Amino acid sequence: MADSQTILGEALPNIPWQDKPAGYVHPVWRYDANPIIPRDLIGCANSIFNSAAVPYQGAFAGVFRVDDRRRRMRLHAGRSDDGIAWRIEPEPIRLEGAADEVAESGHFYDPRVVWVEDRFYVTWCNDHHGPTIGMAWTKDFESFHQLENAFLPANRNGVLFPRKIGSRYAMLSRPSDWGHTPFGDVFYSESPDLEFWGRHRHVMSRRGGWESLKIGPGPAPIETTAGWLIFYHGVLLSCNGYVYSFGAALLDIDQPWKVRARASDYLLSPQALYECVGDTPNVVFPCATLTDAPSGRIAIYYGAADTVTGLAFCQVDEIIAFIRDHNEP
Ligand code: BMA
Repeated sequence: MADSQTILGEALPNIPWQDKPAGYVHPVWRYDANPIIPRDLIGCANSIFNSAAVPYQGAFAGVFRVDDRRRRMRLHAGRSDDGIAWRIEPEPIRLEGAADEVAESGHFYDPRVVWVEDRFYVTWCNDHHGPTIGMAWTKDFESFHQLENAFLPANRNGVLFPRKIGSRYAMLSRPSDWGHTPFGDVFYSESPDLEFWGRHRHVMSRRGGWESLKIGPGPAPIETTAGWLIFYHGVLLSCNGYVYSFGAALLDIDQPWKVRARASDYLLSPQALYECVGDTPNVVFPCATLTDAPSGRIAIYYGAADTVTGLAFCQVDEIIAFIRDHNEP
C-alpha cells in the first residue's frame, strides 16, 4: 500500500510522463515508445546510451554518452523541449581549464549531471592511467570547465549528492578494476571543496541474485521525507555474461552511508527487446532522473544494451512503499 512520502524538491510540471498501463503490477514501467534515442541519432554515433538529462530553462538539457564509429567513448551536450525528443550536438564536449595531466584522458563515459548550489556538475568515468571519476561544471551546456579527478584509479560511477551533507559535498562511487570488474560495492566520500575527497565510508555491498556480482550507484540521490532515494544497478553473472538490472534503496538523510531500507527485488531488468539485444546484451543502466515534487512523479533515463536510451516512470510513494515492503537489510 502506498504511504505519503514525498520528494523534497522543485516542481517540474512538464516532466515527461505516461501513466502506468492498466493492470501492470510492478512499480517501474517503461515509456511505450522506447527507445527515445536511437543509436544513430547523430551521424558519428555507433550508440547513444547511459546518459543524463536535467531541467534547463523551462525545457531540458543533458550530457550524452556517444560511442563513435571508431568506438571512442565521448560526451556530447544535448537539448530537448519535452525530455523525449533530443537534439544532440554533432561534436563532443570540449572541456576547458584542466591541468595538463588531467586533460589527457582518453575515455569519457556514463555521465551524471546534478545541480549543486549555483551550477550543474558533470561527473563521468574518466581515464587517468585507469578508470577514475572525472568532474566538470557548466552553466549553459556550451562551455564545460574541468576540475580535478575525484579519486585515484580504479573507480567508476561517481554520483554527486544535490546538496552538501553537513558542511561538505558528498559523492557515491564504486571502486573497480581496469577491466570489466567482476566485483564491487558502493562507497560514500566527502569533500570541503569538490577537489579533495576523503572520510570514505562503505554504504552497501553486492548480495544475492540480480545483484550478486557487483553494484554501482546510478542517478543522483533524490531527497525525500523518507531519506535519500537511490536507484542503483546490480549485476548477475550468467553463463552468457553479465546481466545489468536496477533496484532501489533509502539512505539516511544526515548520514547517507547508513542504509535505512533496501529492496530485495529489482525494479527493472532487461526484458524488452532493445534491452536484451544490442552491443552488450541484457543491460539496463540508469544514469539520471527527473522529479516533480508536487505530483511525486519520477522519470528515469537509462541506457539499454549499451546501444540506445530508454525512459521509465515511477511514483515516489509507490517506490518507497515497495522498498519498505521488500526491505531486506
Ligand atoms: C559497465 C560500464 C557501463 C556499461 C556496463 C555494461 O562496466 O562500462 O558503461 O553499460 O558495463 O556493459
